[in-house]
Amino acid sequence: MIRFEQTFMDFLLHHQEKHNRTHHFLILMDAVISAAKRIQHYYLTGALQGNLGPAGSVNVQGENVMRMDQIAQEITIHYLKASGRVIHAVSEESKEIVQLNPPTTERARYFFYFDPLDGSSNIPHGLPVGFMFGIAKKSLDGPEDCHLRSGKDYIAAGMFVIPTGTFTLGLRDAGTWRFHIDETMTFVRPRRIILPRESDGWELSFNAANRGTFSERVQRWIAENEGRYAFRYLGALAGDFHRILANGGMFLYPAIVNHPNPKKNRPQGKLRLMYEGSVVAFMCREAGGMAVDESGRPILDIQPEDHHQRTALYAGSRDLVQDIAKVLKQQP
Ligand code: FBP
Repeated sequence: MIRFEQTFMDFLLHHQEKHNRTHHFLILMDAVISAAKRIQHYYLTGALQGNLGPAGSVNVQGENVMRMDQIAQEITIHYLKASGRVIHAVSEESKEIVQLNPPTTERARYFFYFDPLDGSSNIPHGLPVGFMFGIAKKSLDGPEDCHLRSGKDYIAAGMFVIPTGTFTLGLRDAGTWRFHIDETMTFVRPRRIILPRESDGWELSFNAANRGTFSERVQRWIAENEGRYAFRYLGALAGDFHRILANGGMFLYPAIVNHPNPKKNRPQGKLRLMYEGSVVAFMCREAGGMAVDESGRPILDIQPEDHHQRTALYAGSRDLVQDIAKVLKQQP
């Protein structure tokens, strides 16, 4: 007896019909899935094709661009263009906002914020990286000024952990769901993700090498709490957050304010708000958790002023994030 698994597109079709929504979002998500699968193929064959090395250029963040960053960017823009559903895209790999379709076009309904290949320090080793994205919708009941959306205005946010073939998607007011890739390269078996309330399996995930550069109060909080939880760090946000969603606990990338070389301080944080911080915060909220910045403010409430602005990030189980948020809200 052949076992047929529910596919992602079947799951999304039901979701759209249940909420009397249009087919436009299905077409956009089909393009996103096609991009992710093609990026996975290039990454899996990257070592043999010589694509895991540097591209020899520097991106808007001042970081060395990897060949795979360029490939993932090109693939994603190709499929977003082909969908005809996107007004503009914000990408870690593009200095400017990528204009795709005028907002007056009936079919063009969405803004797409993405990091085509997150976790670049893992690329040369073929270790897990992430394709992370957030989606917002244009206003349908009035003129659209294409302003940058805060995370609370996103309608969906997700991540593919590449090359593990896992896909996690948060849908506004409809939860966070995980899918796995099958032998036909189809994402199947939707499973709702709820952050575990029991703390016995919780983990902390942060770059321990940076510990001494965090604020005194964050260092104190870590010292008081670390003994209670396991510690895991992959060095790729998508992979680290994938674990936190399953086991509970907290991923933290605090502001760097005490670096021995002051030039290396990052009081604004390292991670990017629109296509890393808000993406994680959105999936976290839909899974029963929360995320805050260095001042304890909810990440989803931050209105972006610049499409590449950075943020500190504390994301995971509600009780743990609320606990450190109390410390972060205190006057230094
Ligand atoms: P990139 O998008 O440039 O890869 O930067 C983001 C990131 O790699 C995250 O995935 C990860 O959580 C963090 O930076 C790792 O930073 P560090 O190497 O300082 O620990």
